[in-house]
Amino acid sequence: MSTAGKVIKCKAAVLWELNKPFSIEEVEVAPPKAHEVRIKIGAVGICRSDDHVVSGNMVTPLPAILGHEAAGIVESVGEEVTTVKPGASSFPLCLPDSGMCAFRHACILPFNNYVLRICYVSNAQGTLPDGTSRFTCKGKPIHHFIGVSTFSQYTVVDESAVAKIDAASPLEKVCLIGCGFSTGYGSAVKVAKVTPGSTCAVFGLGGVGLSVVMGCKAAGAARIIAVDINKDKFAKAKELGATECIAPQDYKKPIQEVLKEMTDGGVDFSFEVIGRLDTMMASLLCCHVACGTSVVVGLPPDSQNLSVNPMLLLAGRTWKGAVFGGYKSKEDVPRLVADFMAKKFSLDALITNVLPFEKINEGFDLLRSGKSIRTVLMF
Ligand code: PAD
Ligand code: ZN
Repeated sequence: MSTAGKVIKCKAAVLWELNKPFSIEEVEVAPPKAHEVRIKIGAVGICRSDDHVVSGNMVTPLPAILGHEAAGIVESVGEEVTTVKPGASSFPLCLPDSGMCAFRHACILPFNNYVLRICYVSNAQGTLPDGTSRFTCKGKPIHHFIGVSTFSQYTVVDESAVAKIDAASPLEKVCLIGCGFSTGYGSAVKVAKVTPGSTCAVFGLGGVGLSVVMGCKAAGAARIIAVDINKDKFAKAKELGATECIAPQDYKKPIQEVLKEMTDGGVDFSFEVIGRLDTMMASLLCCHVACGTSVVVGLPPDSQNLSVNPMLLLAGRTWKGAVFGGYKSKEDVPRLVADFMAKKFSLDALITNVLPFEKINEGFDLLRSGKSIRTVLMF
């Protein structure tokens, strides 16, 4: 029996309060309005950005349904949707790609992927772009999270936030392309534009940082120095292309000084993939003063600032950042999935745990204790 046009009752993980476990609840998911798509989620990864919300480091209105690294099947579409049909394998995109923008057209510039209209306005209020929510639980409206909310068996997204992918794609693997893999890999190949023979430093070896390592390797870097306080991450970093692994606590000197000594003055490309201000500064300082490029990938704690001496940049250093690896989601995500299907890269090393959706809190505990890279939850 078709569910199109009807409210669907299904399970979802609701975050009611900061620093509390997720509650598995029955929620009602309203049908998609015009320009919206309802997706049945098959698999969803746990990313540190979701945990930044739980801890309060990233601010979004609560109660909310978090989750953003997912793949699924389109269940139904609202009026005027033209780019996907029911039954299509698809990605909910945490960085939409509207091709048109009320503000300054950033998303249609070839070098920028940030959709100002949606990212600034509706994400801040925890709704879809029309300013309302499609979720209710126990009679209360529940907020959306960055327009995707994939810790729910069904979710509704704006058409600009859905990409159609190859129907044969294994959802339990390609879901990582929905955030962690693309963010890390793109930060190396698209944002930094790592060059063959170069020297790179990667701070933080979670799912995103290891994907940066993969990107540096694919771009032909000669040296990839992986930095993490958790030495258990080193074996996997080496498997994926790191040439050296170092732990800051093993040195008396600041880690940027260690890296500068190891590389005759500084690395060509550095990446902060943790989300801390001190390591963002260390990452900036370890790249070459005249020709180094440092990329901020980690999400900084809400409302905190860095104070930077402009002299650090005057000699020629480049300091930049990007969301979602600089990819334009609607066109680049299907291409990345096609590359995965053509075996141009593997995601197996990044997926350390697969759990039923109901064990979401166990998955977050594995991330917080440093025991997992990516946990994928299956519906
Ligand atoms: P993760 O928690 O799996 O990995 C972080 C790694 O950093 C872990 O291995 C830690 O041991 C390590 N670490 C922690 N503190 C330190 C320290 N002081 N020095 C060295 N290493 C340390 O996270 P993740 O890989 O899922 O995400 C990494 C960051 O990227 C996080 O801040 C997340 O919010 C952000 C992110 N940004 C985007 C984007 O579009 N820019 C997308 C996805 C994730
Ligand atoms: Zn993420």
